[in-house]
Amino acid sequence: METYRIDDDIKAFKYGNPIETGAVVKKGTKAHQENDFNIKFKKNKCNIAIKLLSNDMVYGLGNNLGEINKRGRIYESYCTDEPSHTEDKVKLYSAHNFFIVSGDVSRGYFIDFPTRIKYDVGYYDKNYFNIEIYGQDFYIYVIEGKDANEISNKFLKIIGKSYIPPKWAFGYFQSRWGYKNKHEVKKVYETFRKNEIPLEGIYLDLDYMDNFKDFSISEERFSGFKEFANDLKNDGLYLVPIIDAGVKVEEGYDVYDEGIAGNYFCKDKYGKPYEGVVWPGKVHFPDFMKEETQLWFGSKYKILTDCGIEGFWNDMNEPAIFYQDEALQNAVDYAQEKMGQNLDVFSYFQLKDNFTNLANSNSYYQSFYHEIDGQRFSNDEVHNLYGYYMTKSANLGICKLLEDKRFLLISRASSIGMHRYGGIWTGDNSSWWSHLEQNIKMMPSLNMCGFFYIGADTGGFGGHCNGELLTRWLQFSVFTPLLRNHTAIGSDNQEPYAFTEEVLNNSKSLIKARYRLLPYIYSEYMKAVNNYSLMFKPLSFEFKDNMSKEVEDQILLSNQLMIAPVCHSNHKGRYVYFPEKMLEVSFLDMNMITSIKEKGTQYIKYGLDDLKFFLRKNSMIPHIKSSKNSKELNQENLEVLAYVDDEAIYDLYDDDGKSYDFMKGKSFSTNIKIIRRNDDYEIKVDNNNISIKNIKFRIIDSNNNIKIKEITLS
Ligand code: MIG
Repeated sequence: METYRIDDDIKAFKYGNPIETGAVVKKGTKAHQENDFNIKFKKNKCNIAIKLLSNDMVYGLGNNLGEINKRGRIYESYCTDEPSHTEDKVKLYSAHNFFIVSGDVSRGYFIDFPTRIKYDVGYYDKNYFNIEIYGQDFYIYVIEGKDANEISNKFLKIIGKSYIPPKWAFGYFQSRWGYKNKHEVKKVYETFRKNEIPLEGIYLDLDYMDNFKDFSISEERFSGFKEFANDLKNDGLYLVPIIDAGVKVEEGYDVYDEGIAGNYFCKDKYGKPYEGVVWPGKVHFPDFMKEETQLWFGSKYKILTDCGIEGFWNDMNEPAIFYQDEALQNAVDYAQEKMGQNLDVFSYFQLKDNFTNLANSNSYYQSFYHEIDGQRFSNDEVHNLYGYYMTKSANLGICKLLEDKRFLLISRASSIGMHRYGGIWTGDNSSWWSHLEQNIKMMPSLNMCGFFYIGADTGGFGGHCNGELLTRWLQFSVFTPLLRNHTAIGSDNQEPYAFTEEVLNNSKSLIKARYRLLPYIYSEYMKAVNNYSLMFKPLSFEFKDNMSKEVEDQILLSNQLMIAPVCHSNHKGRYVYFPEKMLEVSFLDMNMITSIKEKGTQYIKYGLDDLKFFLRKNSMIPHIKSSKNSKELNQENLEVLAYVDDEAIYDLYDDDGKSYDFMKGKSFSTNIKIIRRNDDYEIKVDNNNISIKNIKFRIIDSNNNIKIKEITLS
């Protein structure tokens, strides 16, 4: 074991000879050997036990089910294509091994290790957090700090800045698996326009490809794709095509041929390209651990960028494998052997399980290999890096292709480190009320692990959504950086106009509200990323009272808002816990009705035709008029909604939204200060954003007195 010191409060312990994952960018210097914590080494594995005190909370672990407080549950890090997010599931698509144990003393831990880790967070014994690491070569980072909030900020600093998408990526996106051809896509676009619902782009699922082949476009369904894409783009609409991890095995298909010629694919135990079966039938998996493969695969996005495409989603990169030939053969053989027999129940179960357990079997991941610096590793040994390195490859390739232009890039699988290359969507949820609630809980946990460009499939992926659920879900999603309504093939249509007139009107107003709030959401996103702070926080990160620790379905958006969505069918409102006095805002109300809420729990009415949030005292948020897309947004007349008793400050961040010039200091700031002076307010604005001409203030105090003020900027 070796000890490294990253700074005063962060140490790293190195065990054995770990694979360098690239998760951490701030490397420390070798320090005095210190006591490591209690690690028990067993054959090929090791165990760590952390004592939990009765008041300790556990935060983090990113893309996982369960509560914000992770205690009392089991989790596993082993990237998995899990299509059904039920309560018994312990792992999803990503491996986010950062967590914080927080009580009288708080400490953060990051296990930098590329394959399986199991976490029993006080499930079996509530007094112990048991961690089982499936290997003996890893780093553990230990971060000290005064509380969980401070510790997350310190962690964000050592893993480096999150990926930053263009501003248009903060618009509203429509998606569905099963928009069969360009006419259907066009129809979706036209229906949004006809109904005057803002729309930034449409995601293209597998349907656009020719036989599920990466970097191909179906001539039959999407002929003239380049023109089609450019026509839409000229109208301000972006197309975001999907790319899968597996490359179809088919001679004459350029990507396959190049992959073979360049030796870019993972190998089986005989050294031949490994064959798994996914969408296109047999596929090879690019070996993203090799730099040559990264460069090659990344350069293939050119086929799409040449058509004017600037947004992409990388799917099935756990990697998901439907089956392996041999396993299917065994299942078939067993079935044939049993044919015509009078099966007892166990043989019948065996027969059935042979087929249902074909997907993503652990044995597949042990049977194909990567090359890292000339050394061979089975996928199982580096499993959790696959989606990360695929997305890194995409990012590096697209950066070259689009030069100084920012792009949208999300991935399904990830581990920490990938946050610098792309965002994620949270995978195949269902159109269930409980999954709306799950969405809320996952957001702060993802931020803690470095992921900021995040969002769930709004309305739910699996199953049939109804208008009420879609509306309620939008009431939350309009606050998440990635706002995408997406659903599975075979499920009912889920576009805002697919339901009743009432649903159409309500969802339209909500999507418009997203555009009204876009300057605020973009500003908070950029500030969070640049300052290494959380955009979404559990209440307990700000408030130290006991109730705040137990609230799981309300979260804070930066330093201004508390969001408390309705997550139950038929409810006309909900109980909301106020950790301090706040201003209730009905943002969609014509008169923007507000009222003061005292500290404590209160029932809040929240209709389907509204967007509610709670503004913290001495704070403000900016908003503007909505438009049909981000390109058309006009900030000339900025409005500010403020709740001020004493003094409030807001720094509105902005930049060109397209290039990386902001890294060279080319950004705008509108610093607004509101100071209470008896019955009036003094306003100071320090502004270098020429697009803002006028600011209209709506300032409310703790007596709910409203003052309207307007200033013109010189
Ligand atoms: O096995 O491309 O999570 O968003 O629509 C399903 C089809 C494959 C899984 C993704 C989902 C996408 C779907 N994909």
